[in-house]
Amino acid sequence: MTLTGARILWECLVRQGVTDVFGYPGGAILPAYDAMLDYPIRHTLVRHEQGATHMADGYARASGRVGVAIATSGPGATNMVTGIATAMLDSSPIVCITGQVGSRLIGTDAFQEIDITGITLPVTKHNYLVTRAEDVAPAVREAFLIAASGRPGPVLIDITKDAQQSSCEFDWEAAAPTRSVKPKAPALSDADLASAAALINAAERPVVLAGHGVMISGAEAAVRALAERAHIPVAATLLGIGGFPASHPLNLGMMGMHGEAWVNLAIQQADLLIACGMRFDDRVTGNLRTYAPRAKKIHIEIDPSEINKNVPVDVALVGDLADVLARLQPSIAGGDRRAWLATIDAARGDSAVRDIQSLPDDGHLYAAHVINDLWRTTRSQDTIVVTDVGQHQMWEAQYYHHDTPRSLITSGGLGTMGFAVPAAIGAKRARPDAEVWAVVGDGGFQMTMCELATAVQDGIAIKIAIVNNGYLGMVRQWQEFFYERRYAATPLSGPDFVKLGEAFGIRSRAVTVRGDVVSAIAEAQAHNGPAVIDFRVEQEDTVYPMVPAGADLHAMIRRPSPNPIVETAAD
Ligand SMILES: Cc1cc2nc3c(=O)[nH]c(=O)nc-3n(C[C@H](O)[C@H](O)[C@H](O)COP(=O)(O)OP(=O)(O)OC[C@H]3O[C@@H](n4cnc5c(N)ncnc54)[C@H](O)[C@@H]3O)c2cc1C
Ligand SMILES: Cc1ncc(C[n+]2csc(CCOP(=O)(O)OP(=O)(O)O)c2C)c(N)n1
Ligand SMILES: [Mg+2]
Repeated sequence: MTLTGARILWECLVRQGVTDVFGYPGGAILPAYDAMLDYPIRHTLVRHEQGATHMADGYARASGRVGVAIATSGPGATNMVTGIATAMLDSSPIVCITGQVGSRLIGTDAFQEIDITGITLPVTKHNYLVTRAEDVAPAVREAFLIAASGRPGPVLIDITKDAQQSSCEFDWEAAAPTRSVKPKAPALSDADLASAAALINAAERPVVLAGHGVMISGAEAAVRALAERAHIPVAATLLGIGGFPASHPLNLGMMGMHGEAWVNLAIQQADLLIACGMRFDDRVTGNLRTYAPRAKKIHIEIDPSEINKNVPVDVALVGDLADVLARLQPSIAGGDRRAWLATIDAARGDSAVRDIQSLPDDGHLYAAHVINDLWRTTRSQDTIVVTDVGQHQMWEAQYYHHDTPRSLITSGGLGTMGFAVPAAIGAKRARPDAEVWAVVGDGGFQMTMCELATAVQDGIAIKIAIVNNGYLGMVRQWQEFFYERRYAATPLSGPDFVKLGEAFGIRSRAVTVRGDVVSAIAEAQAHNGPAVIDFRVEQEDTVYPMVPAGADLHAMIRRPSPNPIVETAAD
């Protein structure tokens, strides 16, 4: 059948299973928007194209499906760059479609012409400039394959206006991808599997490092089977949280810069690390020269370029985590590692006395309490928490105990402030039956709060907990520790968030004392629509523990004990 390039685009998206796109129109993408009306696709009109990319990303992370964002050329396309980079750094599968000026105008500095394939080359897994209607279908089909396969990531398709307007024969079958998109990796050898099994079976102090790849692979059950069979404790990266149940007796918690002290100490004492779908980020390892000095290392990873990138490993098993673990499993012996687990438990006990949760209510509202109460109030149902970036993000990782995969969505690698509200909207679109909470700082909220209008216009009932400390808190914390408390440009004012929410037509309230936290959350839950809670928390509170950037993983700054709160309280 003969169709315009614009119609071919939607024909392909529908056949790819796409039901939702997030976008913002403009001249160069207008033919595609016009054609969209004839297809069974729900379009969410965003307020800024960065929001569209974070929504697509949140949609992808909540569901495992590819998220789709669409924008016009020039400023529409450049507004997408931060969201594309965010998805790239966290291996999230999104496809971004941009309009481009007519093919004959390319290179003339035409109105709203920008070389978006050039700009996004380093932050996409792949990108396309499509100048003919004939090339639309092959590009879309290959883009979805590339975005979702192997190590997932963002793909951009830039389509000129004339390619959208002109017509050609549409043949779905003929547009099937022809080239392989797999990285060239050595085949997994039986010898490597045997070496890995021998290391695991001989280890006395092993730790599994569970990363984002656990969820991308769908290897949650396989990791659990390995841990339970061999009695190995499991630590998570920030993006690995939820891949192994927090309530499991073998769960340790988060590793790294703001990881739990006992987790980092266990890694430093371990004789074997089994890294599963994680990339040894510098926030995870601290000083590489002193990282896990006694441990042999096994790295199970789909992207060969991650092997030996930061941490030299003894055995590399390149492949999909679930597949590799399935092949490894028969060679794993049952283990009794009670002595090792007891050592870790002793360190955990030492941390508990410093834990802010153990302290009596002194009348102050601490972010950690808010997060922990949010967990207690929402734990029994299907809940997704989407965080922004900063102190609140770390407290969420520490005090919200995730038992299920894809229940925490957060920007880890790029650390993009402004992520939470739009990504929460995308997550809610993907999983409408889940309760979706955005946990966001007062700084990050002010970066993308325009998307409140999106939630209202489209009736997307996200719940927003603003952790309002009047500071760019995480940066203030660095100034507190490393810049002699010289708070350059970190005290932050904002609007009255309750009035702001109400101006958008959103049910909003403020909370200033701990006693009101649970009732405010319950009220937001009961409300059939979006809700905002402005938690006015302690202003100069600090995330502990903290491994200073580049320091040894065991050299953590710990919460002062035994009188921790006085140290951080504003008065
Ligand atoms: C303020 C702030 C503080 C932070 N502090 C910490 C901290 O204390 N601790 C911490 O852990 N992080 C922290 N982070 C996050 C950190 O920067 C990294 O984003 C995070 O550690 C990366 O986790 P990851 O390696 O599991 O996930 P990713 O970066 O997403 O990497 C996933 C890995 O899995 C691989 N993979 C994908 N699919 C598969 C598959 N099917 N099979 C096998 N492998 C696969 C990928 O190739 C990739 O190597 C912080 C971030 C911010 C913004
Ligand atoms: C877009 C962007 N700009 C700057 C930063 C640097 N940064 C990291 S955390 C942070 C402070 C965040 O403040 P807020 O949103 O209020 O959260 P809090 O740390 O107070 O919980 C800043 C400025 C960033 N991560 N992203
Ligand atoms: Mg703040």
